[in-house]
Amino acid sequence: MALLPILCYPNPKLHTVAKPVQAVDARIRTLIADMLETMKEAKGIGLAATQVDVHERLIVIDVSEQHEDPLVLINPKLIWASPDTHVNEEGCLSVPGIYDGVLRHDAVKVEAQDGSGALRLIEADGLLAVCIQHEMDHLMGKVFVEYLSPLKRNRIKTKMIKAQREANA
Ligand code: K1U
Ligand code: ZN
Repeated sequence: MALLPILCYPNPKLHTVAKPVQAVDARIRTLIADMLETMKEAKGIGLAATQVDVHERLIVIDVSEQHEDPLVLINPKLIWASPDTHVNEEGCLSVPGIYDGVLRHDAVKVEAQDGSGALRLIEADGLLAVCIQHEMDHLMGKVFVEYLSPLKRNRIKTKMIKAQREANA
């Protein structure tokens, strides 16, 4: 297994729209294992392939306390979203140190293949529903800061560019 570098906002690659995974083969199984390890090491509850510069529709999630209940979503398709919505505090491994409120559906139903390629229906609410919506946005090239005001987004962009410049100095 390997730790993968995570793209940081405002890297334009984060706005790439992912293509469907064509086959759940050895390459995808290795990518899943690497993404799970990368997510765990970064103390995240989710990771989209887009964030590790692979532009295919694959997400890993683990919202369990002990990081012992991984969920793999391949080619996820939103089939239902609750009319009820709430603002939830979100973070993102691609925008380290930034947290803000985003309006999300309270519950969602998603159809996706699992790590063995079998089709599953996932019915989610709470943090899992929020995380699925956040990760599916990544696959569409959308980062959560794009829900914020242009003023906040520009401040975050400036802060991230400065932090990356300092880290590379
Ligand atoms: O996509 C990512 O960058 C992962 C992101 C997922 C996420 C967190 C919170 C709300 C929605 C989606 C993270 O895991 S950021 C890490 C983090 O802030 C966090 C970790 C554990 C619980 C809650 C937040
Ligand atoms: Zn994110």
